[in-house]
Amino acid sequence: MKVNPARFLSDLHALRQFGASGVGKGIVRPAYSEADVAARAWLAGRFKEAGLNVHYDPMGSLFGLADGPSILLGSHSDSQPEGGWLDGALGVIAALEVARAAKEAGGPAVSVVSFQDEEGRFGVTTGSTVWSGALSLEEADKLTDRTGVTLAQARESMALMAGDFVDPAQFSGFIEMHIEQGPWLDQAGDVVGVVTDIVGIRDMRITFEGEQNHAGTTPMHLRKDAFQALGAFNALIAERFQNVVTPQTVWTIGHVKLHPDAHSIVPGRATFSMQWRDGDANRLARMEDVIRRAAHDVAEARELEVTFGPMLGLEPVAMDAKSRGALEASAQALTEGRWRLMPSGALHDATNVAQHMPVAMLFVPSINGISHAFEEDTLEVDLVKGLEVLAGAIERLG
Ligand code: HGY
Ligand code: MN
Ligand code: MN
Repeated sequence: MKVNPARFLSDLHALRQFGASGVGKGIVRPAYSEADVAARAWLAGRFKEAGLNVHYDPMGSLFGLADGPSILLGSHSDSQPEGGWLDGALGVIAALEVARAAKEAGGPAVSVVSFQDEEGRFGVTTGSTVWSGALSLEEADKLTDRTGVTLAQARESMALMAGDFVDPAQFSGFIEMHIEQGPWLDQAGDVVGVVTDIVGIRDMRITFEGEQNHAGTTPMHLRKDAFQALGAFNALIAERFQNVVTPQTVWTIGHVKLHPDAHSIVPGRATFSMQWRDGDANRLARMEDVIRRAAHDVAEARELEVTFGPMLGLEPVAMDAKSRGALEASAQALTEGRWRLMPSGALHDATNVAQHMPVAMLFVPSINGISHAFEEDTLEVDLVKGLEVLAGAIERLG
């Protein structure tokens, strides 16, 4: 099987034009946005040209299906509100190139997927979570984005294209190529990472409800300031996590909405995202205890109300030994030893797909470890090396 690096890079750059931010190579292509739907339509055309059968499922995940049983490759083409050009896109275009190369070589049969809302506008890897059966479409439809739009409303933009869910039984396995999105390969000078495990995640919204009042006349000791409660909560969990977390554990408050969001009003309400990740499901549960107790303690001490939104999450998942072995052998043959085994601290659709079939992942380096930012990038020579390692693994798996 001979991949075509020029054709691969040209398609990768073409996909970048959809939602180009104008800052470096960055993109703004959140799930169901105009740019996302247009990018999927363009991808569908490329899949068709490659001889694949185009199919959208009810979530808007886009498949290019080979006839009969096949191996599934891919990732996602939606982005964060400010995203890089490679996060997800790389895995989809690499999959397309391997499918074309395999067809030209007379086999094996390769199908391609771009899952919808991997970046979690509505949840956590929403498209593949619904496909895996872990969340029903009916439940998912009630999820809202940061601005209150429901998934049901957003899905309407793709309703005309949607068919049924694809039967996973036709796939022998799934391999997802991705950028590392962290610093380790770049720092070590390695060109490929073969993933051992993907961490688990928990994610929910928390709201402190206090008392909205005048910022000039309300004495400090009489305030029920929702933002001050959030500040106290943030400090308290950091202190209480000390006996629970490891250096690999991470937690993030990435979104905060204050009401009514004005300079001269003591905020009466603070709604914020609380997300935490670790490779150990027990630790994730202990962190949840700390978070809920700390929020209650802060609310009680300051006379506010606290409420918790639905808890979303994915369990830690180990990669399949056989598929991982094929990636390792291919990396060993093609990188002169410049590869390593590593866990994934980012979430991926592969976690959900593992419910249905064996999965494996490979990484290429992220320059300076930057991702979920317009500055995200990878050397083209590394992108092509990763593509070749992926193709080599598919040949080995037959
Ligand atoms: O957040 C993640 O790890 C993924 O990029 N959605
Ligand atoms: Mn991604
Ligand atoms: Mn991402």
